[in-house]
Amino acid sequence: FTRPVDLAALENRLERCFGSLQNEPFRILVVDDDTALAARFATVLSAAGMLVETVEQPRQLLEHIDNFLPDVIVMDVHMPGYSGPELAQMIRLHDNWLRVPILYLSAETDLGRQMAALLKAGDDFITKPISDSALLTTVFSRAQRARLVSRALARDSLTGLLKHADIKEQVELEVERSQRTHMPVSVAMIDIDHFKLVNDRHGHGVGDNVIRALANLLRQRLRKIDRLGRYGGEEFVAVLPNCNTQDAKSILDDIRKGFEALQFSGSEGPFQCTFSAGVSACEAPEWQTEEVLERADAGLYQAKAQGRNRIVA
Ligand code: GH3
Ligand code: MG
Ligand code: MG
Ligand code: MG
Repeated sequence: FTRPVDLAALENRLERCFGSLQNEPFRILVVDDDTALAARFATVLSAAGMLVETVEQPRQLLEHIDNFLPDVIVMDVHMPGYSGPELAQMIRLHDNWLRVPILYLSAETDLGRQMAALLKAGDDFITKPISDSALLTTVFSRAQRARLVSRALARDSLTGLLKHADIKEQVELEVERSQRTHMPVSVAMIDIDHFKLVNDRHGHGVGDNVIRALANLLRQRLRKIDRLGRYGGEEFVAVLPNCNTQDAKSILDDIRKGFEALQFSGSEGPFQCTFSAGVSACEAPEWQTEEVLERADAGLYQAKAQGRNRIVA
């Protein structure tokens, strides 16, 4: 047996690189007809803080996957009536499960057969017998990677911010929370001024730089509890919990001044950009997300009509 893995140290190192990935424990699905072995795996992985579910009846596999939502699947190769690779192929037929890592686990030492199994939808091959620590590191690293990938895919690729549906969900959550707790919540709808001109004059690439710059500025200036998303092309939504409209307006106004002061370099020389924003709050108990967003949008429309580069609350 090898030296036990210091998972805390490993995680510490990874966390410094990527930020916390394990706010929720890793979810590992073990598919093996060998009950004793599956139980041992479950013990080892659970002791390291992972959530483990074991499946001994391959027939129920898909149902288990949809309910358990695993980060990693550890799959036996030889099971009565089913083979691991066949099951893996079946899992891959479902769009939601195209990316979940599948680790085959088997006493199979024939390289040709191992390769054939991998070509059928698997990601890696672990040969039995395996030490506890080797099992742990392999599963752990796969789960880390899987979390990183899904976190990256969940974000807007240009800015790294939340996407439309996700920021809308955050607005919904915060509006509900505000109604429950009677604490204020403000929502801002932010749109870059005359952005078509930026694209027309300097090209789409420079336009993208401007969008990224505003995203970064907003991210820097808003508080950690605020939520920020790219709502559309050059349009952003920010949710500010525990913040009334007047405070939200003055925060946004500071950011507006900061953005106005940025110099961009374009094909026709340096240029500046501005944005306008509408700010609203959840002011009546019956207001829903839609109303709050509509009011913010109405404020934005007014800000544009009044000459742009301003915040209307
Ligand atoms: P206004 O001040 O009224 O907001 O004027 P505007 O020109 O910004 O008007 P509008 O919001 O209609 O135009 C947005 C433009 O943003 C249109 C579209 O071509 C451009 N756009 C949308 N998404 C992107 C993107 O990802 N990158 C770039 N470079 N441009 C984008
Ligand atoms: Mg077996
Ligand atoms: Mg615009
Ligand atoms: Mg727009």
